[in-house]
Amino acid sequence: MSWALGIDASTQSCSALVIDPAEGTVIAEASVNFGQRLPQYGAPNGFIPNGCSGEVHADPRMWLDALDLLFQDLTEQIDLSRVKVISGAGQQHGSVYLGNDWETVLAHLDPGKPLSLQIAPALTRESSPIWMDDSTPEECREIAQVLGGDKEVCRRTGSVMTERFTGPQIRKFFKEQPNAYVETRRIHLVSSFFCSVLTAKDAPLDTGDGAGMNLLAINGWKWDDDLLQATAPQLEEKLPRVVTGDHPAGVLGPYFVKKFGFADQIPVLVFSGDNPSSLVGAGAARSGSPVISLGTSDTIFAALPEVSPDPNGSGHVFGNPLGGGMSLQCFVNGSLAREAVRDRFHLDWEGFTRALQEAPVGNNGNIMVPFFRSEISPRVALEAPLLAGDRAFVSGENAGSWVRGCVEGQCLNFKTQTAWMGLSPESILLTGGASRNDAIAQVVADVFQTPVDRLAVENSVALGAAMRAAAVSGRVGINDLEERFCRVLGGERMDPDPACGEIYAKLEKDFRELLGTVLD
Ligand code: XUL
Repeated sequence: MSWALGIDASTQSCSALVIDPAEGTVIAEASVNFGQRLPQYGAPNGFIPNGCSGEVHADPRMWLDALDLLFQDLTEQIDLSRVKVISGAGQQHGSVYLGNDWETVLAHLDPGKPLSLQIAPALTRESSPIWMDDSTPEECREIAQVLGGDKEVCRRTGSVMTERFTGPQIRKFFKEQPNAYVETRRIHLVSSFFCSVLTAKDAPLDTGDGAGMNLLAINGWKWDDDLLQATAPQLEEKLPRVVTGDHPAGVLGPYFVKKFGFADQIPVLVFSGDNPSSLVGAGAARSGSPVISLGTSDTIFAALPEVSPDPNGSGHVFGNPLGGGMSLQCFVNGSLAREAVRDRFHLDWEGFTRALQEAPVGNNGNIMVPFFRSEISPRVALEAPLLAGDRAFVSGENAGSWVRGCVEGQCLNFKTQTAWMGLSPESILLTGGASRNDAIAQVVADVFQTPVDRLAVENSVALGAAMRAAAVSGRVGINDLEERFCRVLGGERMDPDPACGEIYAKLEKDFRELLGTVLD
């Protein structure tokens, strides 16, 4: 049997999943946590702590050491010669800067020495800015100004200028270290950096990760000349090629064949970003079912029926690895808001759930815009929730009405803010910590008037990468792969109560009005 290997190069760890596509089974899983396994890099959470003015960087040598350890761990579990195809995904937006000898170094990797030691001399920037870095508001303003404003940038690239995106990060590097910028021959994303190392040659980017740079035109998935020029000189020649997600990047390099016992000449598919890969791993890359991930912040992503940007500029459009586009919308006030309400009334999660269930659907018309800190969907600077309703609610005396107000407010905001995606889903896929909470899942189903399923897979990023790899190898189609691997929790579907439809339609109108009072 032939296996497919998916790699997830994420913020805190580098993980792998090996699947047997024909049998529908997981053969092996491994994960190298940077903080635990590589403490010498002083990055307990995967990034260098205490960066100045919002800078968040990581050491690319740490990522390379983790890749060596990851394969070492896998060899202790399985015979890697049975892997027949590989792909992967990286944390989005992070960038790696390489000089003239980059390709020579890749072509001569010696399996007797660690990757980090051999590749380090090719780096022209010691550390890599990652997605948590928000140190570039000035560069964002400068680039947007040249283009005629954020609306235009969003129309072209699918996102307004965004601090963590790679373009403004490149501009900052160019301004602060002009000589090192000139010495840089190639700027890779985390995904294409890993893919290059695996294939021992300079790898392309896919449209999924490429669109997270504020440099790629979503109309045609080509570099935008005006944005390139506004960002930094001679930038196009420093960027990799952009290809669609079904594009082969090369074959696995001899370093890995000799060191870890992989077979010769196995194909490596172009890598993608972690969110696009997760779309595939969730089984949502073709269905149009949005995935709602309830985490510290909440995220919604979906395959887009049409590649067009959010007119309000708060959502993002990336390439979908299976073709077309996908959306990504982040909500800062996710668990952060749910926890703020829980703590205000000294509840535990059980008490929070009971309070939610005991308060009536529609919360007697009491509405909360549950922003306890500045929100990005929509962009609004608030430090406390907006409230409209009866006196007891507004003065915050009653736990039930606040808990329900918070959860209903979050779901109404999800619905309002994702209308631009133009979805008409048959179901919603819920994942993340709070997704197992039936009471919360029921509110999602009732507000959207759509059945809600809970995703059974947890490592959807690595799974998505392995599935993409398996699909291009041609032996098992994506339909079968989705059926075999993208399961939802059986018997746990939450169906919407049609009686709630009208209540929430009215509440949504009132919610929009209340929110409108703080929008420009
Ligand atoms: C998306 C984003 C994060 C990273 C890291 O825009 O910044 O989700 O991809 O996971």
